[in-house]
Amino acid sequence: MSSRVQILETDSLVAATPNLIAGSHIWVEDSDVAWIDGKVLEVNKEEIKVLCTSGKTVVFKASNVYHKDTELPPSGVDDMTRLAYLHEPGVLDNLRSRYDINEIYTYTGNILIAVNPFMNLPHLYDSHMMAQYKGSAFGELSPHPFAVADAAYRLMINDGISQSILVSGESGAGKTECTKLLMRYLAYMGGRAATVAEGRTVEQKVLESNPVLEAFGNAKTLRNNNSSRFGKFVEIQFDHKGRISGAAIRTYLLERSRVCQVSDPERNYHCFYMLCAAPPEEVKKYKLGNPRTFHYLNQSNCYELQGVDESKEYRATRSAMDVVGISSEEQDAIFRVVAAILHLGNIEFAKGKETDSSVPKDEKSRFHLETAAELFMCDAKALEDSLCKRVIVTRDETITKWLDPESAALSRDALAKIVYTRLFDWLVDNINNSIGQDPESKSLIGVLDIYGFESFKTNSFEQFCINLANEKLQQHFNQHVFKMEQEEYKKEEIDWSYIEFVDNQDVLDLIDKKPGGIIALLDEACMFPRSTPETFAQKLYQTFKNHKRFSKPKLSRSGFTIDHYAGDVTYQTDLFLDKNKDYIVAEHQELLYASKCSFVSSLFLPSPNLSSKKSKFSSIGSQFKVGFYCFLETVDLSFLLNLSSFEISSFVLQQQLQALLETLSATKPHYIRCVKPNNLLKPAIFENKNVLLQLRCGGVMEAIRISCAGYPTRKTFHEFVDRFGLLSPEVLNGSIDAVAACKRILENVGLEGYQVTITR
Ligand code: AD9
Ligand code: MG
Repeated sequence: MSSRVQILETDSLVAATPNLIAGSHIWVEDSDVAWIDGKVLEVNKEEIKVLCTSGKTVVFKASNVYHKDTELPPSGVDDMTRLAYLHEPGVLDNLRSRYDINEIYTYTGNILIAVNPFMNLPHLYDSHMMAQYKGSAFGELSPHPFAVADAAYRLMINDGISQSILVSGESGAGKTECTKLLMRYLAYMGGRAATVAEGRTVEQKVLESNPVLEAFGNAKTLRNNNSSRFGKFVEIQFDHKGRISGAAIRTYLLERSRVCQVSDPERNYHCFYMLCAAPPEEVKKYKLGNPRTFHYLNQSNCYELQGVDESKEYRATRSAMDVVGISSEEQDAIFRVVAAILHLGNIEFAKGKETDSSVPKDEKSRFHLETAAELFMCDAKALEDSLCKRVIVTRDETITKWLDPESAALSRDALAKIVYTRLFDWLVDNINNSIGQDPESKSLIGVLDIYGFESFKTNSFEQFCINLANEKLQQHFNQHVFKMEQEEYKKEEIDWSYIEFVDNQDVLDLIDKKPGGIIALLDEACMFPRSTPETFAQKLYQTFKNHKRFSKPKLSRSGFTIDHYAGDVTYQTDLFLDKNKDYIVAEHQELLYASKCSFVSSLFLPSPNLSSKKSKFSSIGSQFKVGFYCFLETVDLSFLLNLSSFEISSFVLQQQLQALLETLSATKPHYIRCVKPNNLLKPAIFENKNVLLQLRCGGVMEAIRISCAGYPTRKTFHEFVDRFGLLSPEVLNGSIDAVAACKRILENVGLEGYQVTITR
């Protein structure tokens, strides 16, 4: 990430260096560890000579030097707002001191910061702990996700307001683990609801949905051995007694390219490896074997995960599927489809007799083709045709066109991706249907586990979508933490020079304004067959040449840079158009709809309106599709007529994000910011610079700045008199009103830096 991260100049935090004298303990900037402590040797007007703990003596400007809190207990403080000096080095030092003794949670006011320990700390999460947090006031016990869940639960019960808990952070920071803890605590608080059919309680189903979704939606990546390749919002509904009465899961943008493309040392989705390790009779039934023999798995050299027994995982997934109400016939069909995808991937193509045609390359490819057809329960010849030919229907005629071997392989991969995506969506829908919705429920708690901001060496369409989601959530965070705060001050008529924070509305406009934003231009480019990444990029350069959040990287003809709230990111447009277009080829659709397996056939129901849409969230995509078809009526579509469906990913994402933000804005939000202390995924390593960047990207530094520049303690007049009346006992006899009493107390003790407002 880049220089733009400097939105928070450290000197705009608290200017904390008055009274510097020789011997003062201070923090100074350091290129290796971000901040290093030292002792002042000499003060020379604006120049300070410092002996750093590294042994170096360096001269700094006084404005770049910060007081170090020498009174800080070795174990730090559990709320940043209790630090004597609330500045960046102080915050970092506190987190680090706590991390060193496995105190991984710290508050910043109401925000919980969680630093991934990369080791098991079971005592932190046992039932004894849950019992402790139940009913204790927020802030009374050590910071903990249970405390956040408890606060949300109690606010929901007492005020009848729906709540949401937003967990964010970069890949591997611990979001999913944290989300599971929150769900466990909520199940504990709202458990014992009436059992539903099959003797499973709603909360059991909610909890067991996690392993099922992880088996099919998680994979090992460079950053995390169990990385969620989709975003997730779980809405837990409660009845009037505060018991869980229903739940709905909404997922976002499963990474579909992974199904047929894996780079070393990552892995494909866990379910593939589990199935290869299933009991022998199943492996035989699905004609599987060593994962090394499958093209979709052997593009990478990584097959095993340390500490993971795949056959055990397979059994665990099966039993979680039982719990969430997936019948054993359905489970068989699901794994049959998973196996079919592996066989599909092993079909290679060679040139056929006709020019530019293709056929399965050899006996081995034929075997896999036939096996895939057998498992999909469809006709092998029809499968071959759907991979090697296209039927183009124009207004006047129907033409059959051969695909060359390269295009046939692409067609095969497209089939694998669409089947897997449909399978995943089916799982989500099915879990939702099985858990059931409570139409009577008035209050809910939503838990959001969504990918954090991403900035890599090369960034493509996926990063673009992820970062759009993060910009939106950041705005939501801004609105709540900052705008609400400001409004509160305004309402209380407090003389307060407003702190400026970086509003990101301009970035959002750049990306998703309709019409005219980058997504609108991308969707437009996707409609025209002659568009190329270069023409799309040129269009962007032209349109946004004066936009201050947009720039064209030097020496690039297809890249563009967005100045995000968390830093500059340069995107490569090469695959934007292809990835944004999500074709379902008519031949694939017809083939699998005709499957003799009702499960497979149900995944490919022809009309978007006909698929099972009983659950709360599943209809977003299809609503979009219907709307999109209407929109398509207005343009010349002859080139699209051979596609039975054409979705545009970014368009779907926009709809989903809008729905998510609407849901969130009707709730009271709670924030958990997860931090990954190192990129080695190892315990006990805390990399300052890395952590600092994450705190800035998550808006934590900004939130700290606002709370220290404002008035963090706000007591009503009565609360104040109750608490501090003893300091001026004469105000307690009831002769003066509460406002006058407060003023008297404050004057008597000679306090400074307070304000008396309308209600506080
Ligand atoms: V990703 O964006 O889905 O790639 P997450 O979800 O942020 O990522 P995850 O929760 O999967 O990260 O955590 C990564 C790993 O860190 C886990 O597999 C654990 O090995 C480890 N972890 C995370 N949180 C804890 C914890 N509270 N205690 C112990 C943890 N280990
Ligand atoms: Mg995750």
